[in-house]
Amino acid sequence: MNQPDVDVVVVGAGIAGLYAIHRLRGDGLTVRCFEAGDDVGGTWYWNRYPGARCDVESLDYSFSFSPELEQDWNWTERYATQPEILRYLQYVADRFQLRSAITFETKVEGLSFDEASLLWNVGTSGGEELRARFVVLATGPLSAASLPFLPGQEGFSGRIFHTSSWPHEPVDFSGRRVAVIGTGSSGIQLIPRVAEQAEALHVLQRTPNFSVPAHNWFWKDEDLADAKAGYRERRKLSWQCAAGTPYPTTVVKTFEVDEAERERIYEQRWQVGGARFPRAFADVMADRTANAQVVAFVHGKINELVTDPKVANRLMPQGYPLGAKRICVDTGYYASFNRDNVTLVDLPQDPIEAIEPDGIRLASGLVEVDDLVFATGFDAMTGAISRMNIEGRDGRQLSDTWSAGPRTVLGVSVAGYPNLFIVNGPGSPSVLSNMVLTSEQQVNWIADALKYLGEHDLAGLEAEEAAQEAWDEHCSSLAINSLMFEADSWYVGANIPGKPRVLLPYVGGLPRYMEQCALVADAGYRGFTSLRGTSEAARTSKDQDD
Ligand code: NA7
Repeated sequence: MNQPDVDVVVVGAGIAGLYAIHRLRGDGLTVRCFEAGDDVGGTWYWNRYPGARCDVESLDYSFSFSPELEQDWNWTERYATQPEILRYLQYVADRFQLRSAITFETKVEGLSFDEASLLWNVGTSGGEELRARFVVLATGPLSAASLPFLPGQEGFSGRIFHTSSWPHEPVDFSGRRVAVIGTGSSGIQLIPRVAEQAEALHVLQRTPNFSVPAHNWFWKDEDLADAKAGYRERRKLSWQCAAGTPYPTTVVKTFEVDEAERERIYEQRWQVGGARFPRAFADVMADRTANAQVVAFVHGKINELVTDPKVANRLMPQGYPLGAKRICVDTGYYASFNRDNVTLVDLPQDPIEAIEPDGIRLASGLVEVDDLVFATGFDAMTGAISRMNIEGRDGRQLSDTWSAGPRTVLGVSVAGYPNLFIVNGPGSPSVLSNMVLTSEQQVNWIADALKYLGEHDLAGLEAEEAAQEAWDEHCSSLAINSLMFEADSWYVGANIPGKPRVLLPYVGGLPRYMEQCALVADAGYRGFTSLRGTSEAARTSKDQDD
């Protein structure tokens, strides 16, 4: 009974899960991966709404572990579309023969730690029960959808969609009257595409967001070849940058230049486009007055782009700093509101009272629609993990352990849950950085830790409470001056009723985070207790096979 069936169970076959299978198998461990979808891809499998696209440039939002892969794959656009990223991940799964480790259409429904054997009991939706020495949660920080259920919704006679679980077959909005609820990144990408098709589109906005144009383009063969020839330098720069992309952070502060120069820099950034825009000056996320300057610039842009000044005014974010909610990157979002078939509904002024069979009852009256699209976001960073039934030592549930907010060491490990590792967990850079690189870095850290255990004849690692406190303090000390607390965003859990208000990602940037990870590892996993196990538990199923 004390023998493991497998060394590692990986939960999720998105970017992090795929790399975990590759790396851990390469280290000689046996791996089983369970994936809810019927294919690989994670986020890029589920979020297949029209317009879905990554806001990190394609050349950077790709695996760095294989220089051959980097050279063999040809991205077609500056910012890759969802279908292209999905094709890439399918290609990676095939090229590195990862599919044999994955059981598709199967969720891990229960994980419980057996203190006697030091093994994790893993229960799946397919009815399988297995024992694993280690568990790697690669469940994704933006995978647990937030699906508001509006009064009367069950009686709606039309179609209902959510951006995060979009149908696999194309959805035609031609001749339809559509309502989109939500104007975050997903809504802002989707709205221009639906506007092109629908007879009428009603955009229901609760809070306006800041959006910067993508200025997307198609790669020319020779430019792509040049860029790929410089891949090693590009990666080197990315690992040195807080955001995990090859663009050095500026050190110049907003008021160190005069007004004309400031405007020139904002304009230049706007013309380059993309999520780098807030990094125009070093103090944008730390100084309210500096932030107000860039807010005024974007307000001016919205005014230029939207012809009706009243609509422009309602689209301008007010009362929170730019960057405190994730900046959106769009193609034609603001111009959509110049179309005759698009109407902006300002929900704070005109709230939803109920959903009726024929449409949405607003305070101002009934808006008849055929289709309802929810682009309402996610229970970010902790949702997917808290919704799983994870039982650690003494029967404690992870959802209870985190009820006042998540506590981790390095975002990777939680006291009381030995040998359970999280990739892109709360307290790690994850969503504030290039998630492909953060996934690789954290999986490598975890894999190195498992190697260390093997070399030292140990059965496990368990985060210590004191180290968790110290990591929490370190994260808080970095966050203390951040303007991120000043918006009701998913970064701080404010989009989910009752969720504790905690800044979830690590704001210190990727290089500093990597330094902290290295310090822990180099000191023999300082802050972790080493577990000495039974000989049965330490023996892997691979050993048994040999
Ligand atoms: P976001 O960014 O959380 O956006 C969700 C949007 O939905 C946002 O505008 C919300 O308004 C709105 N929302 C949520 N619930 C409601 C209800 N009940 N009524 C009206 N409006 C609502 O999610 P996305 O999917 O767009 O993007 C998530 C991340 O994925 C993105 O940042 C990228 O990293 C990729 P609110 O602002 O809360 O007032």
